[in-house]
Amino acid sequence: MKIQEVKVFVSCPGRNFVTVKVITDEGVYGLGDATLNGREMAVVAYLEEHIIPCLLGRDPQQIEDIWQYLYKGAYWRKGPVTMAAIGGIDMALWDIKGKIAGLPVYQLLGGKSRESVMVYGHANGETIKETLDNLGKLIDQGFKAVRLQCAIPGLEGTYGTLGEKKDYYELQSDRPLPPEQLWSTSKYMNFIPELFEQARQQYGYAVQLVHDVHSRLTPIEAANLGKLLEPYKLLFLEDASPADNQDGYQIIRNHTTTPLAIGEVFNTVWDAKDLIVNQAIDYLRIASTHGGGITPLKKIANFADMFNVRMAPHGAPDLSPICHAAHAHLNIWAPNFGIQEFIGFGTEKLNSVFSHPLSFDNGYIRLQDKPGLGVEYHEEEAAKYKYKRSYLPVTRLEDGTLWFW
Ligand code: KDG
Ligand code: MG
Repeated sequence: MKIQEVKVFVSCPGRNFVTVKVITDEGVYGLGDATLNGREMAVVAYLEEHIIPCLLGRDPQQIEDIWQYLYKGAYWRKGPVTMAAIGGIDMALWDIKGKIAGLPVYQLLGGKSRESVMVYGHANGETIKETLDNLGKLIDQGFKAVRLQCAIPGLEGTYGTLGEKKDYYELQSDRPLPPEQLWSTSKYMNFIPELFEQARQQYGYAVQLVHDVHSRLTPIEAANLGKLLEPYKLLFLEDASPADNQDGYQIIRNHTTTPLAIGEVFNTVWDAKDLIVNQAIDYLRIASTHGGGITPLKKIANFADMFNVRMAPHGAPDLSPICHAAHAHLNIWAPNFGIQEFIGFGTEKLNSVFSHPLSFDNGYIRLQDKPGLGVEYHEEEAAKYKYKRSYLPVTRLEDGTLWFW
């Protein structure tokens, strides 16, 4: 069997997605997600100019060798553009292998460790009341875990709130230049414990709660927040601080027992190696698309397991249903699976472009048994939705200093 052709599609059924289709000379094909929010066309160029010519004629079944060839063989290793491109190809190759074997990908990984995948939803709001009303709605739908984000009084358009568009940034496709938002650490720190105080008063401790700081605190500030939130027993605090310097997490760890999660911007195990070995985190959020595919994610999961770190893959709507399906297969298999972020199955438009094997059932995702990843990409529908340049926002402190979004 040989790789005959590799197609790259960019479609915007609500937001931009980069989809890879690896086609073999025997007619079997595989699909992968190579979407990198706000940098989509860089991945397309990397694939078309630098990867695809090297793949033609290769045996698609040699997944490990192709992965090593694209990673080690490139000399320029790592980075989000490279790893999203490799991730898209790698997923497509696992899809092909599953189709050839007539087995779902989780069977190729080693089989099931569980029947379904526990998820956490998102409750956002402009006020504590609105956020907690949304929490109540998710609990009614069966969610066992929910992330709470709320606008910070005195700041406009804070991350995690709905803003003027009243939907998620990740689902928006009309930001041809990055919008700017303001941030104040002190306003945030003085407010956020009250959100969790009221959540616990109103809903008790049966529901698991999560909060995403989006990398906006220094390690010692994050340590302080972790301590303030301890009474509310979070499942985890996400991206409490950037981990470009992995040692910084020791500062947070030394001061608080609030569990920590990080990893949605990680691309390789090297972004997390010290965090894992030093047991400075509890959940690793690296996504299959941005971490180079299923091949490295399996290894990272096994490595993390040795240090009691559980997998909690990024699940925002800027990952395509192909990546969400890849996560479902990994999550069903991984002995150290923790929880999956899940914000719903998207709009009618999105579902006209992708059909997937996932369903939501009382707080869990179920995966239908289909060969490969189980996703279909409807090219004619996809062609109706042209790429639109769109950025995530940029954040500044109130004095104008550029900050982490
Ligand atoms: O592209 C970035 C978004 O996916 C990110 O802002 C979402 O933080 C996020 C999350 O936890 O889903
Ligand atoms: Mg996040």
